[in-house]
Amino acid sequence: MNPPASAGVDPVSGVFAWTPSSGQVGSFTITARVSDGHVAVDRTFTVTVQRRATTAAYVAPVTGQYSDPVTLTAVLTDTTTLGGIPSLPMTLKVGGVTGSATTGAGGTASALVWLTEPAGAKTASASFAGNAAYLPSTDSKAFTVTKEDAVVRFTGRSLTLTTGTTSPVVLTATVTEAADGTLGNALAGVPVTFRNLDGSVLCTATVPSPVAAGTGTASCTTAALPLGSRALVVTMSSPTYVARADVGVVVVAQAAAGTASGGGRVTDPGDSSKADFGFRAVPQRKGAPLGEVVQVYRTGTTASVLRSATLGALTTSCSTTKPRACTATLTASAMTQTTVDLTSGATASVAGTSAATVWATDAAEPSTTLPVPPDRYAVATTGAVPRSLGSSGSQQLLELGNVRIP
Ligand SMILES: [Ca+2]
Ligand SMILES: [Ca+2]
Repeated sequence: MNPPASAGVDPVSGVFAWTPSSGQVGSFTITARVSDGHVAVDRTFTVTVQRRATTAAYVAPVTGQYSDPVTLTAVLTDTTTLGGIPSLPMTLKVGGVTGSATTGAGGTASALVWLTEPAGAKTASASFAGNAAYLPSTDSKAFTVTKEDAVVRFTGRSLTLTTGTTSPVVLTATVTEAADGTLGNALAGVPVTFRNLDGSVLCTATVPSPVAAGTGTASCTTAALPLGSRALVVTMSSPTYVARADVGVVVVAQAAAGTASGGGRVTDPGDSSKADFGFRAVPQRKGAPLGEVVQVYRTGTTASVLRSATLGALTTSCSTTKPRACTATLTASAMTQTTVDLTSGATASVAGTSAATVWATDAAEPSTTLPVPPDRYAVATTGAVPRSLGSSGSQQLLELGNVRIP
């Protein structure tokens, strides 16, 4: 006999037995000799010791957001015994992002990786490269990288004053990615589009580089816009971020004596939604003032834009004490309604009309000598859209924009 280590013949039963160890993978030629003391007979045979088959299984997850961490998990089992194999290295991947892990008790391996590739369909995989005792194995599953959440906010300019009859308007929007603790790095260059409600483009901007703390401000200048008040829709498109549309209002006005104009954003004291507005009223020698009232209300993921160019009365008055504050009350009727689906940016006209009363206060800022509160605004609408934001005596502070009552 020339048995490999641990192989041998049982002296009682005469059975040849061998359980090869992991170091004994390969071919062994074994010769067995039977002898009665006088004559010996040899039999030679070959034993091939193979590596054990393994089964790698990618377990989870199968989706994650761009820029976010995911813990990839897999299990490595012995194909014959179905038992997990501990202490072996595995490679876990999503697309081109790779993590390494060592299997623990039960054969489970997990690796934390960051989804740094743009959103799209990927392949997640788990593989074991094999070793002296075990054959390699691999497994894969479809994996979807979804876009990271972001927020686009119109940030002005709400009121542009001119002495002429047209003016270009500088439009800005801030784009902020989700503050989930893991910022991506693809916000720079993201295009932001400012559109009229009819879909025509006012201007297109991109988020400039570098982007700090996940927030960037995109800005562009429109062609010369006529005097007036208009709502606009701001959207962004990106292979890595997704954001709802935002709605803002811009006003181009002349700050002549007797006029009142304003544009900006306040918070609805009732439901804390953001409400953008714009108005412009120019008194006429005969009849009602010329101008517009635009009011945006938000409900969930829908914005309702009410607009009228049919004004009623405009009254203005100013305080005699300093800082000098002026207030205006303005009514409008025959307001039409356009809804904006903030998820898609799509607009739709809605039947029915509303009437509005607007109250606004120009706090006469900026003042270099006196502390001046921001301008204030309130509105109440009736008819098709009955809703209010504050009242004459309880106007909301502007978070954005300006009221001008010369
Ligand atoms: Ca996220
Ligand atoms: Ca993130």
